[in-house]
Amino acid sequence: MSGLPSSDTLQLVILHAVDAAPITDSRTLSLQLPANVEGAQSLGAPRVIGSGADEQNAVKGALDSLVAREMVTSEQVTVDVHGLTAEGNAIAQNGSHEYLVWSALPPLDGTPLTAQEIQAKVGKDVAKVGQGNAMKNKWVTKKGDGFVKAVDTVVDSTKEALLAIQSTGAHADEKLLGDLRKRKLVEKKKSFYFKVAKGAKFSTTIEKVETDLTVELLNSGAWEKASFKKYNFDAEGAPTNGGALHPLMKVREEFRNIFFEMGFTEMPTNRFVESSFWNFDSLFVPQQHPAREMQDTFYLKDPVTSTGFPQDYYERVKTVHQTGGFGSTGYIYPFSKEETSRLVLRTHTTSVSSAMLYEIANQPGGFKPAKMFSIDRVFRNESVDATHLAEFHQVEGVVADRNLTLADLIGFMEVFFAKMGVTNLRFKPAYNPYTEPSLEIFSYHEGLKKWVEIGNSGMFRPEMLEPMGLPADVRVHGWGLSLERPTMIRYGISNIRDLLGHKVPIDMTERSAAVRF
Ligand code: FB9
Repeated sequence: MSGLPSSDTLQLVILHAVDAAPITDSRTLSLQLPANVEGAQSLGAPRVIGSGADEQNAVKGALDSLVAREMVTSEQVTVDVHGLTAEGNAIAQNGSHEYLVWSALPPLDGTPLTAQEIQAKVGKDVAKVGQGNAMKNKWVTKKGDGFVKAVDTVVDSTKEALLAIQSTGAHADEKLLGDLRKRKLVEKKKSFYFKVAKGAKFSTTIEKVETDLTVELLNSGAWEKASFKKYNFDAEGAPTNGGALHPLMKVREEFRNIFFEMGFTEMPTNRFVESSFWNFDSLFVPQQHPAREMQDTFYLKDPVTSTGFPQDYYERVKTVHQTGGFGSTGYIYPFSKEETSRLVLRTHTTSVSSAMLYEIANQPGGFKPAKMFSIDRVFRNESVDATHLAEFHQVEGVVADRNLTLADLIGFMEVFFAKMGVTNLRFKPAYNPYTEPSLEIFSYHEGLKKWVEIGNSGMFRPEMLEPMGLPADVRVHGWGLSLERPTMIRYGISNIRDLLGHKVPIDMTERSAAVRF
């Protein structure tokens, strides 16, 4: 931008130029002003402003305010121009590869130069391209096992053409331009300039306009004669781009509102790392269960283990796994303390539900009915595909009370999903190690014209609940779904990478619509 006049001075330059004749191409605008005009000195020797983007942007800025005052009218013209690439610049400076090879060779009757000698003289890249072109142009010829000049003088048309393009940005010979583009010596780019003519309120002097009705103008009465800058009601307001909730967080808020209005309390889910005890064993998931395989669960390398669980409760969990109880046979296998102590990235928030149910069972005054929910990240070492990443947000609800039945669970699901606007549910028997019976929940999605699995649920097993110390007649509903699926459906997103991950453009979040279930 160095060397460009101020916008005020550029406005005067344009007005004086238009006063002489309409401007047909602002790229040829001459930066000069009559000596008696303010700013003329700052311009220095007259020179053409040129086609550079910076220069023409400066013209645009000056024109915007002259047009706003109706002093001129302007029209922007966009054209394709050619610019030299770095290699093109080098040739424009030093000559084309073929010219450099030719000039490095001896005359026809001289001692020929071998290809290696040519490379040594002009460099590998220049020799590689130049030799071929010089031969093609019949500038050089083979002699013995080397090369000599075939002609005494040549015209480096490539260099000439590049110099012409450098100064004008164009060349009459489209084919030549095409070749030079192919040789990556020039590149086509967009350029723009302006046509300018006198406007309704044209003048060569710019009357100072007031932009604000100030106290001084009022007190001095000068406001009566002053001319005020017109309000540009089309002006874009200053972008007020504040923070924005990611669509997932918007849907999370909707779920939280549903849970709170149904009297649920939110469980603390700020611990992504859990011991296998809470994530698996307390849920009566056997230690050989495939879900605990490396390919399903992220195990920690450092620290590897922790024994952050009550020892007496541990003994009871160990017993129910090994020999059962509470009417269960158990899994009859040797329960490993080492295995249960292994730290994992939680694979579900049901690990948190388990810890919270244990607290409820052992709170002062004993068990009290509870309704709790969690919505947070869980991690599964699964192969990622269009709808699955190695982590997702699990939405989970548990209801603990005496003598709850499966019908209560089904009824509850109807009420819960209806608040999401999801009705017409179907329940399919399913299996979870920690619930029996278990149900997969389906809903017919009008838009997708198919039954969609919208969640999983079940009655937590006594082998999980009673070792915690929960009274035998206490039953606990549990159900879960993901946050990603309803969010993708609500926003019409089919690939999870368009919702989550580094490829998601930040403004997607800003542009994402509000959600109301
Ligand atoms: O979210 C799921 N589907 C879904 C949910 C809502 C939805 O909204 C539309 C507006 C109507 C659309 C779809 N699913 C659960 C079903 C499937 O997507 C499933 O393929 C993927 N599941 C995840 C696990 O993937 C390995 C979704 C995730 C899931 C599954 C089970 C639970 C939680 C999340 C659970 C549980 C549970 C069970 C019993 C007791 C406690 C917790």
